[in-house]
Amino acid sequence: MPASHVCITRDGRRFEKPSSLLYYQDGPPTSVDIQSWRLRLIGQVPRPLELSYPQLLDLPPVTESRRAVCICNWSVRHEYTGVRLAHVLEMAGLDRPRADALMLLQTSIGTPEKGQYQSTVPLQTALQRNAMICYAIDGAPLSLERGYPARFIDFGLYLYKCVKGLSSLEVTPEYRLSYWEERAGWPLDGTIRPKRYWFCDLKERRYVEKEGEIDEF
Ligand SMILES: Nc1nc2c(c(=O)[nH]1)N[C@H]1C(S)=C(S)[C@@H](COP(=O)(O)O)O[C@H]1N2
Ligand SMILES: [Mo]
Repeated sequence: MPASHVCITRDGRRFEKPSSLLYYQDGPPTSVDIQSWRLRLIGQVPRPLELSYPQLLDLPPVTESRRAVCICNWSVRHEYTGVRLAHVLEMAGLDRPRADALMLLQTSIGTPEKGQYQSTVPLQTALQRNAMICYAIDGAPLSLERGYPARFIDFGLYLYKCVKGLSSLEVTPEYRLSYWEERAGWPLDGTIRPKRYWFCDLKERRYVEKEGEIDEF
């Protein structure tokens, strides 16, 4: 298993980040049949949705430079392209006051050997923080290791709360513990904490004083 992964930014800077395989509990699927793959938005929504990959790519895109953080104290800034969570919820007919009281259960495609990975996050904070369903990083489609075809990211939460290789998003009233929360005791509320982090892209350690999304550098 490679310990790190070389990234090249759109402006040609190179840096290394920890390998995704170190943190892929279910394992990246060996392949994804993109013709039959669907992102399903189900549960407590008026109009459940099934989006094919071309349909997902056809929705109004957003591209944003934002910072993601692993609970193992490293962080990386990338340019993430995807669709706003708010947009797909709106398509499914879920209005904001109702959404604010509900949760989002994300489930991965997974592998036959290791099963699926899940995480539940509150919709209210995810929407406040402009969470996205991301399908490209630094202008390139996601690799299998990084979550192809699509991954959910709430940038105010540690990445263990954000599922790669998505198969479904379920709107539910239930705030439920998942794999790492149960096994390792990681908090159910995975809000990023003030702490010293290793910033892969900056190649330095820095102390972060504010809780939630890191936006000061
Ligand atoms: N399906 C799935 N998604 C997942 C995980 C996982 O094990 N399975 N691990 C999470 C954790 S702990 C991290 S740090 C990030 C790693 O994302 P990266 O590939 O962009 O580094 O994926 C997150 N999403
Ligand atoms: Mo992580």
